[in-house]
Amino acid sequence: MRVSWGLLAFPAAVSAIENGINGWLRYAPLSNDQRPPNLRLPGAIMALSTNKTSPVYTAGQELQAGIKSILNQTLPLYHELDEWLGSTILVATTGQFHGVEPAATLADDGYLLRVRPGNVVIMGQTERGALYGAFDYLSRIAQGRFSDADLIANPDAPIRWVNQWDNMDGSIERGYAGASIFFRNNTIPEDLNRVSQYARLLASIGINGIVVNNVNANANLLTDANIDGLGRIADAMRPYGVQIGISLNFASPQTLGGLSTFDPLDQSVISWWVDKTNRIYRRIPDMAGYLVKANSEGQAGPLTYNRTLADGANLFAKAVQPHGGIVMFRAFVYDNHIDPADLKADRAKHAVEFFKGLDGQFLDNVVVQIKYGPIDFQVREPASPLFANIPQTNTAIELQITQEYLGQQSHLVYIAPLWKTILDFDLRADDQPSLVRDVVAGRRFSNKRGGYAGVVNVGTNTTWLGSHLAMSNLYAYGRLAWDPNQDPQALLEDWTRLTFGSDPLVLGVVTEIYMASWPAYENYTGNLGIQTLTDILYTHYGPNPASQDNNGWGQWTRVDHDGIGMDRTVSTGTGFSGQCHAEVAEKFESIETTPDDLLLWFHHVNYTHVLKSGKPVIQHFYDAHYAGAETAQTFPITWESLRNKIDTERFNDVLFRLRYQAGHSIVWRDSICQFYYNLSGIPDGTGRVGRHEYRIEAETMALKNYKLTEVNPVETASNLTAVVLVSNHTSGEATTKLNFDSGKYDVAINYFDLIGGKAHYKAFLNGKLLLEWAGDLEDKLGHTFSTKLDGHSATRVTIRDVQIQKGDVLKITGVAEGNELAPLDCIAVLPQGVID
Ligand code: GCW
Repeated sequence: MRVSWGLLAFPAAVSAIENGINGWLRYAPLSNDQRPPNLRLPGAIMALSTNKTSPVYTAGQELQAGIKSILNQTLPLYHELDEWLGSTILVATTGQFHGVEPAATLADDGYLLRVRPGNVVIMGQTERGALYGAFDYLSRIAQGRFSDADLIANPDAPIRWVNQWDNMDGSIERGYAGASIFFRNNTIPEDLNRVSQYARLLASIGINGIVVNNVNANANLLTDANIDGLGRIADAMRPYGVQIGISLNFASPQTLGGLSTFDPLDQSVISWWVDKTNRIYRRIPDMAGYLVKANSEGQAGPLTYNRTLADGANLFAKAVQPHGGIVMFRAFVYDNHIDPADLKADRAKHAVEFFKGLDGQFLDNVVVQIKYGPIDFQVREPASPLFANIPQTNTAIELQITQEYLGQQSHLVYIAPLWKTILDFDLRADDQPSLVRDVVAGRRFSNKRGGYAGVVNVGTNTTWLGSHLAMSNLYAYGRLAWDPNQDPQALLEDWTRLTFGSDPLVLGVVTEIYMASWPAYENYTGNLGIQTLTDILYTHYGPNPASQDNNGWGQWTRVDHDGIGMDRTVSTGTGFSGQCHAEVAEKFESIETTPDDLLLWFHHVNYTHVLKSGKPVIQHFYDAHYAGAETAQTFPITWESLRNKIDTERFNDVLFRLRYQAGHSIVWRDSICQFYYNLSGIPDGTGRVGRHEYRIEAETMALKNYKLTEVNPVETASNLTAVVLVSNHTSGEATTKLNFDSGKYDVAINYFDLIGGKAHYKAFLNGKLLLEWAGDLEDKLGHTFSTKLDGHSATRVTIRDVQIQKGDVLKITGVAEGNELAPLDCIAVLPQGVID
């Protein structure tokens, strides 16, 4: 008899400290009032596999540990039918066990879940389907949902992958949560415990594949030693049904193989790839396939040899075909040296220009992986028209969980509502309903494969993504990839119950903040379809609208003294709208029928152009930036109502981040408003922009050892100026008398927190210490901002409820450290409830 008792392959279900390591799989104990009085659990778990690498086996262990943790009941776990005759939670595949339900209704990876008092049946069409069913059942229990169930759940699309942009040196491109869990010092580490834990999280949301290395790929991944390392990664993930894939560097035959060419039609190149592929599959027989970024942002590709992108994709497709593998070929092919003086040039057009003519030429195990919008993961874009321009080609949508352009996990942005606008976008191919989600599921154009790729970039940080809150995006991504019909708010509620518990107050607060987060972020970073107005030449984080234009990257806004927006119409602009099918093209061609939230994406208008709302564009800009920042101010305050409702670690960590976000949203608001005010010369109708009656600028304070300094972009400093210490071996002071009426105030201090040093600050009121802090956000937020004084490093700290008498003296002292010269921008003395 093979019975296992509580042998856990994964971390203790509820860690003593809520450090985030278990994500939404915490399995927190349910209180007595959350358990039904007549709860009748089955007497045992029967997971019909004795193979320890089988997801069915894993499901049994997961159920045993989960039930123990949530309900404090230890159910014996059996693996063979004749071992137990009593009531069970049965986990099996349809192939292993017949007689419960006609198997025909289950699709690949689908499952049946039947819950009755005393008996539970979980049947997967595949082994991992069974594991998905087990996770579904556990999720119900963890959320206190014990009702009977009888359901069949099938995934909407076969490809539900994540992509990691991990480099072999252990760094992660656009990663905000520490170093790689897959690579260290150009090799694959021995200890892959975190990799298994990640696979567990992924499996619980239905993810079945992961590409483990950056699309900007390193050819050295393909050495024999590294292939073996990849094999160990695959071994670590296999018990969870997550298959691995790898990104390839197109030039590998030359750079690694020593061939004179990487021409995809050259016989030596073909043989090189076939040989490599066979070696990889010898070590990893179930490898999912390859991901290829070619001829994009400096990466090598077939165009070098005047071969087509299809030639390039098919080269790999033929190599993996005998092994059942697939090739995800990225559509993110564009020229990043386009001429901004050319009014017809438009990066948004490139994907269709490159791929449309190739429709029908890709082998059937190639899937073209298309970013959701035509530019690049912006806060608002129309759906890429490419989805409806290559009907004979398998497609997948690429979404970004890592918040590259969305606040880099230092701002809370719940992205599922944005993804939903794209997935529900109707491309109207041949005037027929053509929702993006139906295209990528293969339904709309009868394609065999297709689905989802989400760029995740988890790191070694125990919260995985660098922030507890950001995990909602990974959770929602998996659930949407499984079923894109789901409501983002309902997904959020599931995540919240699993992550923070079922207290209605917690649920209400989290829902309120989250559902407001994307609209707020769009408002304070770039609304009306102008894109995230960030620094596109540097780190894609803080405000820098000027960086968008006059360079080859093509994320242009075409801003000038009179107006703003990219004219993408056929009649007078770049012609992009003509890449859409007729009904969509017609809608975007005309200003009248273009929705306001995409207006500037499609049209160039004067600042005085009146929107459908009745407001001129420029006034809308000002108002939206103010409204967005105002909403962000409410986040920490609303969150504070959860004190004592959530464990201290996570409560404080989240509070710190939301306060940071509130401060940085003011930086965004002011920089953007000031920039467009300077350009247009049109004042804010309500007089807010540039007027800060509660602020005292550092440059006007009495300064000791401080000097004026420039900030770039200039508008990221209040009053366009900041001060820094005269050298990096010194300390200094900025002092001012407060001529405000006596009363209670919040005192906010705007400063800059740079990479390369941790300056120390103290704020005193009449010589009494109010607050002491360091320029160490890089540690606290786990995010490196900038080496300079700019919109990335600009930040604010607020001291609440300070009793001030008219004439009091406020002094800030700064001590330099490294390159950080204790920069100061301004202070704001805010009466209760006032936002400066
Ligand atoms: O958005 C850009 C990112 C790059 C990324 C590229 C891509 C991996 O800034 O960091 O490179 O897209 O998607 O290939």
